[in-house]
Amino acid sequence: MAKTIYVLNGPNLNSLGTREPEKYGRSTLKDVEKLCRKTAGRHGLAVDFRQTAREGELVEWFHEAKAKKVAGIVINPAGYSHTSIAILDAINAVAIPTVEIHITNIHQREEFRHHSYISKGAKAVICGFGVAGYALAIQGLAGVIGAKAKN
Ligand code: CA2
Repeated sequence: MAKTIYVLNGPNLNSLGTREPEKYGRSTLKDVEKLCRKTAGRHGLAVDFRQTAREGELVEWFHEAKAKKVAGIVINPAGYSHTSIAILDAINAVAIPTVEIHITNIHQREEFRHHSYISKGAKAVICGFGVAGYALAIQGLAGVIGAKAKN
């Protein structure tokens, strides 16, 4: 059976493509989901793609991932990146390879976005490539979890 990865999205990412296109681009979250499925499919991986505004729900999804033997996680924690010790603790608790992705280059933005609590627990961090970063994160994760590319 195909390995599954979770692609988790935090607060306000449901607005992708509808506001602030100069910052976040014109792709919607539905477009990002399609991109993730296409990229994961090339590596024989199945995707469970989710978005929530709730920190606790993100934490619960990590524990659910552990219970369901999910192979890897890509997360854009959005605003929680800069505040959430609870999500960092969840990453460390479940020990599932996790890649953090940001659409924008958070280091070019306001000072308060330069630090991410999540990065300490992440296997890798991608930022600044726009939504293409999701595909890069999945490719990288596929290598880490030993998924074979299909040509
Ligand atoms: O660059 C990223 O992906 C961020 O995670 C996006 C977060 C921000 O708080 C992080 O610092 C960096 C914001 C997500 C809000 O998404 C919107 C998308 C379109 C319009 C409005 C908000």
